[in-house]
Amino acid sequence: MRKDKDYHLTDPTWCAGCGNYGIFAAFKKAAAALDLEPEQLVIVTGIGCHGRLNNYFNSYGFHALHGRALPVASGIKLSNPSLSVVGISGDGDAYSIGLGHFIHSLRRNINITYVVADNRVYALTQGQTSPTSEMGYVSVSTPYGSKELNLNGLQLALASGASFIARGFSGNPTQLSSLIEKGMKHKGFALVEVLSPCVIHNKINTYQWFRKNIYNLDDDSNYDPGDKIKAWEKLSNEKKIPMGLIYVEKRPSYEDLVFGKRAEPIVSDDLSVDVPRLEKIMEKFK
Ligand SMILES: Cc1ncc(C[n+]2csc(CCOP(=O)(O)OP(=O)(O)O)c2C)c(N)n1
Repeated sequence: MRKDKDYHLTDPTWCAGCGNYGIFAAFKKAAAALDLEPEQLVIVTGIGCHGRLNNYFNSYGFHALHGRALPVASGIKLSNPSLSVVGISGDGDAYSIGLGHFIHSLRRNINITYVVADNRVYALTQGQTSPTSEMGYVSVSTPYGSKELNLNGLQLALASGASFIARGFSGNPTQLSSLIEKGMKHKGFALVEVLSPCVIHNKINTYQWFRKNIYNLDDDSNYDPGDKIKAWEKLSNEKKIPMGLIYVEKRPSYEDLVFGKRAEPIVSDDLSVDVPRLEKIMEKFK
């Protein structure tokens, strides 16, 4: 059995107290629990502080463009479905510039896990207001307070056809690792949002603030994560933030539908260009 430290490539250089440390710890623990071979795991990150994670993790990694973690992760997974693919984005990366990819990935249901580190600011670029910053939030980009409603990423995910929705907290890496593990075991697109404080730029949504405002659905034995209406109801209440496994639905993944029983990954196909054939096609359009 592998251990957490087997996935620790190098010490992170995030700011002291950054929520990303909790995500890193939880993810290593989940990888160890699943006994993943580092060579079989690919972590695709967006641009932002969260995007450093693949540099610290002992696995394959791809630091994509801002908002483009999901297209790259989808391409990797579809060309070689035997790989475990995990995407990591910030709230800006996922819910702002990458929002189109977010919605379509959910309804497409490719078998990847997507961790969204929600610190409610654009941290790397020095703390601008993000889509999850609350109305009234004051930052360098909204000095008079944000006049926009904040976006509820998990409600949007549910409406977009999500088959797995969970929410964890950087301050609780034990629960978070079990959610990431469940997400990675899920057959289909698994969204794990993580409330993850930025201790430098966001002085409102601190560890203490989150602790005060969250409650754990995993502690409620009457809660059924298969009930979509209940999940919607829980996610509607933004004053009391639900944590844990929020929604799961069993349905075929995109790969199941497209590849069926095909055993060989696309990556092993001969993809060299057949020039005479290509020229013949081109002739038709001259
Ligand atoms: C196309 C493009 N637009 C803007 C930027 C500048 N930029 C870099 S990171 C970032 C926001 C990061 O916020 P988030 O995704 O929430 O990640 P965090 O740093 O909070 O982890 C922005 C706007 C960029 N790199 N590329």
